[in-house]
Amino acid sequence: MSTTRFAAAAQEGQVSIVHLGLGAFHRAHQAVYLERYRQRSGDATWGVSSANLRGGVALVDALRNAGYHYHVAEYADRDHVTLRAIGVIEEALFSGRDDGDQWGRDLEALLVRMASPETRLVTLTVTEKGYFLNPSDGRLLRDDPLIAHDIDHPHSPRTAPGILVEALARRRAAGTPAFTVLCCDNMPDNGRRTRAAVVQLAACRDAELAEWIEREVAFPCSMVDRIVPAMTADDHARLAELGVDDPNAVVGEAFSQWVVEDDFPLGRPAWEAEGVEMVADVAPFETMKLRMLNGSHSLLAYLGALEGIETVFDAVSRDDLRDLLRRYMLEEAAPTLSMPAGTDLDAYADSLLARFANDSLRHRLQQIAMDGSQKLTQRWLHGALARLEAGGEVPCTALGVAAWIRYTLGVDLHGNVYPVDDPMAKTFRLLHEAHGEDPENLVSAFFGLDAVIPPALAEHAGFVASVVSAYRCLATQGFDAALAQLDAPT
Ligand code: NAI
Ligand code: CS2
Repeated sequence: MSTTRFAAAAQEGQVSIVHLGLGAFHRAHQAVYLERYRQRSGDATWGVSSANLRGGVALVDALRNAGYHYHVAEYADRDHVTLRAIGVIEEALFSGRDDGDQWGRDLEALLVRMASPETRLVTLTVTEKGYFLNPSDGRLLRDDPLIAHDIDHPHSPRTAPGILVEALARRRAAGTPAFTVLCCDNMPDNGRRTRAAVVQLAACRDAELAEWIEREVAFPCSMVDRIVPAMTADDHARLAELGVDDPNAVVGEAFSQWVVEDDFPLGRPAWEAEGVEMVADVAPFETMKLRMLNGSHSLLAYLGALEGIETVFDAVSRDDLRDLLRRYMLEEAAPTLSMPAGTDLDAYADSLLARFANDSLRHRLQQIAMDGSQKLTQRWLHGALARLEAGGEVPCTALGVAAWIRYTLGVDLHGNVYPVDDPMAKTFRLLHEAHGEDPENLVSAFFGLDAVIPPALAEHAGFVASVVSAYRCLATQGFDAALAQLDAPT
């Protein structure tokens, strides 16, 4: 085993960044760039205060008990790992609901921190559902109970948009310039969508505040990329063999990318030397990654989980699934992308297949399968519509959609039951109960979910027919037959 180790920077830092969503990705991606920046530059003024708004109080307290230091293991493969100690998180806060059903333990401390003139940047990884937007048209979900709460109780918010609005309102009232908001979640136009959520919510409270936010707050877009699976007991055991006994540790791949729109009125770390790519337009990179990497992940997740396959590595170890991914990426996703000159999408597809084949990561398909209703619009459906409108065909995507619909039943093709983790899980269950035996009616019922399926795609008779036939094949003949029917003459 080849192990490279990096200690944390010695300096005590000053907090200028507040992060919402103290999950694994934040700790293994953004925090690593900031740690490396502090190491190289000696500039300790970009320390982070990280908060969890949903679950994870134990993590917040464990980080506090560990003096906010934790480890990241970056695996190139099973035999090559870089171990980093991270010290840029200077504070951890919890504003979610605790086991006693109490909300907002550290909410006031979080809002005070965000309203402080020292805070210049707020970053987020709260998952796609944490913005409470309709995935297909970007409207704020005002009926959602948590958004409704934040509309009725704007000074004690429970959602990320609510916390941003209250903090910005306090800055405006105090005459403090607005902080910059940098979304680091896998959403298309993620900066603009975050702005939309915040401005729509602010408009429910005070039209002038909404206008001020529109005018004064920068919401740069970013493309974020590093595969960081949820930690397992095996991962902790592997780290223990390397002498790392750290409950807050995270494991990820060695590859890392961050492409960021350069719009930071209150300044930002000079992190280009750490590999952060500052660009004028992130959209081509974001769309490429969402459709090719994340689109492939979701294809593996639903098809693989139905066949009882556990991890991405296990799935791409199969020729049939690896061939399916290559076909999907090069024949359905790549033709819909307009990339800067010199971008080689074949090479990008090869690099993704190599990353998926990283034998050191146990990236569970069930983790990726989570929140399909929040992910598939940008990963598959916008691209499929563009491909069909250009006269192309999308058989792999149609098979993917059929597998997703079948997956939402909560039983795999071998009768094994699993939980469906999705904000729309109840809706899916009701649709299966109502139409489960009739693929045609079931598929058309799912296509009625315009929060997920763009109406123009739901009206595309050819696409609907290919999803129905793929669904019928999966349900009646199984996995291999469904893959084989991809090549069947239509
Ligand atoms: P995680 O499960 O470790 O953490 C999820 C975080 O989101 C937690 O802090 C949780 O409290 C918070 N959260 C969940 N639902 C929320 C809600 N409704 N409102 C507010 N906060 C909420 O997951 P991880 O790995 O940190 O991923 C988080 C996000 O990061 C992903 O959804 C994705 O957008 C982005 N990402 C993840 C990558 C990965 O490989 N893990 C890579 C690239 C992006
Ligand atoms: C994955 C992503 O869980 C998922 O949906 O597709 O988290 C993926 O690992 C990252 O986007 C890779 O950068």
